[in-house]
Amino acid sequence: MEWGREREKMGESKGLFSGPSRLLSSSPSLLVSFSLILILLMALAILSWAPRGLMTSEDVASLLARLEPSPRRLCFACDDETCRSLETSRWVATQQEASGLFWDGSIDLTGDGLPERVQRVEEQVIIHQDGVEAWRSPATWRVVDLAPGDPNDDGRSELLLALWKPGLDGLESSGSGKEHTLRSRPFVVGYRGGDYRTLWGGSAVANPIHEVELGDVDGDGAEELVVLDGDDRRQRTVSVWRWHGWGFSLIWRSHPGQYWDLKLQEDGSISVATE
Ligand SMILES: [Ca+2]
Ligand SMILES: [Ca+2]
Ligand SMILES: [Ca+2]
Repeated sequence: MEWGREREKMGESKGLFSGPSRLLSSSPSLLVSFSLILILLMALAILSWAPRGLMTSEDVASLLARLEPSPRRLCFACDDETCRSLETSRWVATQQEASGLFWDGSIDLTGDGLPERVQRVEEQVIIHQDGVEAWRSPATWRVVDLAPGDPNDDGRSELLLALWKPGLDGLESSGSGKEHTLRSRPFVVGYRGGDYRTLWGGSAVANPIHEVELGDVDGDGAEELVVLDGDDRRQRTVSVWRWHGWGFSLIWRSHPGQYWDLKLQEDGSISVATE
């Protein structure tokens, strides 16, 4: 009975032994002694390799991933008048996708049904047509992001560029120094009349544009321009703009936050990483 109690104690404390001790309680005494020795030998063997074998490197990585706070993402769903924030969801490491910044893609810019390859190499955009470079953004442009799509709602595809470039706008006079200052602007580049060219050049914006996306966020069939902008890194905003014929008008702007990595989901909702 003493052995039995000891075994019960061991079973309670180690857990591993609970199965064998239940079996032993109904066995003859000789078999009990033999089994107990066998169990003790097994326990010693387990303890001798347990520190190395209990956790694989994958287990450790998985545990660390759960312990380390991963960046959250905010999601916004829009109708034709405004956008609303959806429930905050955790960014799960296994669901990581490519960055919201554009680096490489294909879209038919010429309208012949064959896609052109578009690349952003550092801060320049290069369009390849039939494997040959057909256009490259001017060296004076610093392109920080671009979105392929139909920003001007004319049924043709173009590129919406977020870029920094010098130059005066509208009634600005030379001599102010502004003509040499890099300022953030949205531009639309497309293919018309046999050439790639700037179809629309937006004025300099007060809050620098960091990321852009094009997509139908309200389900009306026309693409909206979604912008991540802000001078202060901790006070960026997400905004939605609609083409009105000669430019974009603001539909909605989020509260400021420490946002980055702007993406559009397949269902048209807007997703952005946040602290
Ligand atoms: Ca084409
Ligand atoms: Ca278009
Ligand atoms: Ca739309």
